[in-house]
Amino acid sequence: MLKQTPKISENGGVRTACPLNCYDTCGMLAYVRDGRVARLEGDPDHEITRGFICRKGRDFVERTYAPARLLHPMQKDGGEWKRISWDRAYDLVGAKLAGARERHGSLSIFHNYDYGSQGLLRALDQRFFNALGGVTTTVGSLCWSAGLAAQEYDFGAYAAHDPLDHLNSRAIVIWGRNPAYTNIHLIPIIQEARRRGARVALVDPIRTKTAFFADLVVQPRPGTDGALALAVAKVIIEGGMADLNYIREHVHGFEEFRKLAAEFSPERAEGIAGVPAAAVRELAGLYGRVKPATLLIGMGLQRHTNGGQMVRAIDALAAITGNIGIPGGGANYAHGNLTGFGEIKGREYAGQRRGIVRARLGQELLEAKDPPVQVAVITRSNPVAQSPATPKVIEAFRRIPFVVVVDQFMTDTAEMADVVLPCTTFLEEEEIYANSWHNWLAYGPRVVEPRGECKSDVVIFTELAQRMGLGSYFNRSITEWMEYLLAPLNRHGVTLERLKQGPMRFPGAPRVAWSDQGFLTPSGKYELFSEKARADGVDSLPRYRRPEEAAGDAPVVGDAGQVGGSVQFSKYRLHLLTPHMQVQTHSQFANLASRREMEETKTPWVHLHPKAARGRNLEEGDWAEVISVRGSLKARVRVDSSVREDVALIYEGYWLKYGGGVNQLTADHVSDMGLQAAFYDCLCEVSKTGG
Ligand SMILES: Nc1nc2c(c(=O)[nH]1)N[C@H]1C(S)=C(S)[C@@H](COP(=O)(O)OP(=O)(O)OC[C@H]3O[C@@H](n4cnc5c(=O)[nH]c(N)nc54)[C@H](O)[C@@H]3O)O[C@H]1N2
Ligand SMILES: Nc1nc2c(c(=O)[nH]1)N[C@H]1C(S)=C(S)[C@@H](COP(=O)(O)OP(=O)(O)OC[C@H]3O[C@@H](n4cnc5c(=O)[nH]c(N)nc54)[C@H](O)[C@@H]3O)O[C@H]1N2
Ligand SMILES: [Mo]
Repeated sequence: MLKQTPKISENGGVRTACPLNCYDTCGMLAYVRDGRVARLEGDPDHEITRGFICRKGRDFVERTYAPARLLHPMQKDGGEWKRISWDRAYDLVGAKLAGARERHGSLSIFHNYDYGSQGLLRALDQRFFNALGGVTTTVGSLCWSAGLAAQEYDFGAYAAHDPLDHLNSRAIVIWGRNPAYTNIHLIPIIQEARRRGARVALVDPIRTKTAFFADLVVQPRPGTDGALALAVAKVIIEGGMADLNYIREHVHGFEEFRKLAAEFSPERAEGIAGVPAAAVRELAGLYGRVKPATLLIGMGLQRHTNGGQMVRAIDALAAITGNIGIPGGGANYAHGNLTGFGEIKGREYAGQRRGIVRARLGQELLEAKDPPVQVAVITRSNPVAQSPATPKVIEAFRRIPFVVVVDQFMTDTAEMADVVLPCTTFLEEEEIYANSWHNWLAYGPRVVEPRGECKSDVVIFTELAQRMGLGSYFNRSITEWMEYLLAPLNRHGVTLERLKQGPMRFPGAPRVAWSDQGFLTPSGKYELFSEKARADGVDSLPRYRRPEEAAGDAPVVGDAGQVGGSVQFSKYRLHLLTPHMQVQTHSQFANLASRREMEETKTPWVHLHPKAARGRNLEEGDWAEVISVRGSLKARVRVDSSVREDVALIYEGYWLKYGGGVNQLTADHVSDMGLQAAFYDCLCEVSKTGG
């Protein structure tokens, strides 16, 4: 079944995989000429990549050879960057870490990491800090944790169908997800499903490029999908489209849910979500009338203060129609199939630990007193640009006496450091890559020698550990670490030798999630009503409450006692959405020459509906000031009828250094569950300004 492919493709490409934090984790072929990577292509033998990759993937050549690459360790000295040797860098960083630990305890050390690379060995940085005795580190997520928490309440765990299973679907609803930009290998699957007769709906406040592949587009006001989904549920239930047999056998809390949904007529949803009642009925019909039908739920959707319950309300649609555990069905958000690796993080070495909620990074660092943070080490992340409420993050980093950043470039975060350590790109080091969308695991070889004095994070933390007398925690080579990671999986045929031959589908990864209907919830059923949620202080039902920053619908008090929507923002009439850009992964690639020249990335653009622009006396290309209660940003105006009249859209990922930084505007709100950053719960206003 699995085609055994050689490491070198027929036309001489070296087989590797893209490290970017992305759904697709593409198989790639790297073509090397005179010791340099000349070109990157999609691996035609990879079941999901199918020979094509995005512009970012191809531009890893430009990224690797960019003149701006950090090539040597550097130290800031009187405000100026000075090159230092690795020896000096290790001595300095080691002394600061040891000193902080001695004087204030290991919790005075802060480690911030994210998924700048999805390589599994990257997690060895956490091992280092655990070996130090346990440090202050982050909890929660900037990315996806409200949705994960929602699925954990509903199903007992998160799980998704294999992407190719969507070919069996007769209806597909893409909800708060923009695969045309963020998950391009989903698009051919959707197209093929459509050719086989599936109808496709897109639910997004923005008529994104994904709308091109949809039969129906519904554009709710941001943060109101909970009400929309409940109204869809009401139409499904009252229209006889619910699967009562399935509900009887496998669903807990239907009666309570039915009563809740009954309160949400399509007309009420129209008032809250700003979509025509007829569109609510059409969406219910598109999804509810045929079977199997699938939901493709996005991470954009859940970056709201009510994001977790929005996902639960949408999951519920799959439960009441019996679209769970069958081919072509599913409430697909993410899966955790690629597990069972050897544990390398060394959690057991940490005697203590302190958590900083990622969404509130600046605030909580500023508040951390016992002990205050003395040394911060930042790996595979760019928190100054990417965390919400940038002004507070900057203030917090300014107050930390010693900051170390490991990166490939002088990012907005690296600029704030005392020492920067240069790391390799994926082309210059060995790694193993997993993901949570498709089920393919891949090995990436060292395709070329590292530039300058760059080292992989693994080498950096190994050498630093040795300097600090922690060498016994790092007594493996990179090959040995990879073997250690894969050892528990060897009996399923996952070996380093095998992976070196080419990517492999994870053995045992199901094509269909929950096919045994064996849910991991307390009741063993799918839980529309979750006691566990209530015990955690969250509504037991996916009750709708308005977003924190919204005027309109009255606050709702739920059974856990919280009140939704408490702040009034009468001055700010636009919902600011800052989702993911096509040609960058977050802040990555923004500094390359190609992006400095491209119109869409050279400066930030704020997209406004023609009416919203006209009402503010703004025209295409004008410079405007975008303001929120937290800060402001200059951006050029793009008049764009694809956004709602009450939405301002700025793609995220612009650097502060280049006049960007959308998170100067965003709030450090936390979602209702899962400690997710609610970036999109943010009101703003836009007015004309000079360039
Ligand atoms: N090109 C590119 N690809 C990427 C990334 C990237 O930066 N660039 N990042 C990767 C990462 S880390 C992630 S997490 C994924 C994210 O990928 P997606 O899941 O696609 O998430 P986003 O692009 O953040 O947002 C998707 C859509 O959600 C919509 N949305 C926002 N609020 C709401 C709402 O209240 N209701 C509804 N219905 N929709 C809403 C936005 O308008 C947006 O079009 O993409 C990955 N892929
Ligand atoms: N306003 C707004 N903000 C957002 C989002 C949004 O939708 N709106 N999305 C959020 C989401 S989903 C995410 S996932 C986060 C992403 O947040 P981050 O992960 O902080 O974002 P990146 O810009 O990808 O930064 C990764 C950094 O790691 C570096 N890097 C790459 N490979 C390696 C490596 O191997 N080792 C080391 N040491 N460094 C490496 C890169 O050069 C880059 O500077 O952003 C979040 N921020
Ligand atoms: Mo993300």
